[in-house]
Amino acid sequence: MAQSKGTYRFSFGPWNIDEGADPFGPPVREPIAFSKKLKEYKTLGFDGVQFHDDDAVPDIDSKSGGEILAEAKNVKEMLSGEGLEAEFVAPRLWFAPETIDGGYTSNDAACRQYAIERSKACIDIANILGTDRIVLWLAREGTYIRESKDARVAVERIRDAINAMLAHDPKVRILIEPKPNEPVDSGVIPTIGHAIGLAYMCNDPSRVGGLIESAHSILAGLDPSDDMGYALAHDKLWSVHLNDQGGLKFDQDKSFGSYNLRRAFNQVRILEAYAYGQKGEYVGLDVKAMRTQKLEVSTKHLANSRQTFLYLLDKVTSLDKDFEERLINERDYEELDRYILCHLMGTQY
Ligand code: XUL
Ligand code: MN
Repeated sequence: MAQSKGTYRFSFGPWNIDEGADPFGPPVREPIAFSKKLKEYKTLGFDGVQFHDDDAVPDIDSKSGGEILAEAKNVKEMLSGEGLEAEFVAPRLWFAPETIDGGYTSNDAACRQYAIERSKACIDIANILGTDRIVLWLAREGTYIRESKDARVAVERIRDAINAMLAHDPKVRILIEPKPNEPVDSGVIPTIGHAIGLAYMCNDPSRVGGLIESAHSILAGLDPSDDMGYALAHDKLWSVHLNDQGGLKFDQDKSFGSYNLRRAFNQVRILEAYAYGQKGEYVGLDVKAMRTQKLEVSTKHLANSRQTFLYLLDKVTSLDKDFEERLINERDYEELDRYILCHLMGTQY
């Protein structure tokens, strides 16, 4: 049954409003305070906030357990004040000196322990913010040269770390966000297939699922909507990071649909077909403002991406399903292709 536009809830993270620095140049926009960013959410049409642990508690490594929890409580109050919800918290395991060689898969036992302790603190923060969802983007769990790590041991170490998180909190759910490369040359968990395989290796597979980011699937040479279908078939599509990407280059986090509208259409189509969102899942948008945007127009990418999703939802729900089915039954895929293109272009079919 078609969902109405109003049934989808959207989220993004504070890092999606940024100062425009890239590896080749410094910031070009003034920073916007976290409290000011929170005020933007509703105006832009968003209800959910995605966090890294240190988005909620800055300088987390220099703070005591008590300080971390007190600061998380303040953030929860700020959220409530704005009528917002925390969607997930993700441990940022790629900044600290302990994570230079990865977190859970570091070759240094003390560094691996750091990663696990920090992940537990992240779960405690999530509890205070009122979400049971922890996202693991396994940034540096991989290699720059293959011989530096044992590919089997690396998987087992990530499994052990997830098991430690599952044991830390009986209600927590882990959402693995796969990515094939960047910052590492080769990630240990490059695709959603790998992530779901890993979920089944854990002590409670029912609490381990996935978050699919469009750009990450494309970087793996895969189609994001097919990846979503795979996760849906396992009941493990628990969040998405919609954006766009122009082929095999750096992770661009372009506005949703900006590069390939048909590919975006197919993502909305499969989410709509399987009632994504009806179990509380958010439509997350991991999009980045272009460096060329001036400060006063540096949040347009968020509102635009959400709007594109809703326009494409119109395209999905207004497809002539009987006609589509007839063409499929007749195996006239050439005509189906034509019909979809005309529908997307809004031209007379
Ligand atoms: C990295 C990425 C991150 C995660 C959150 O490519 O997508 O923003 O989504 O840690
Ligand atoms: Mn992401």
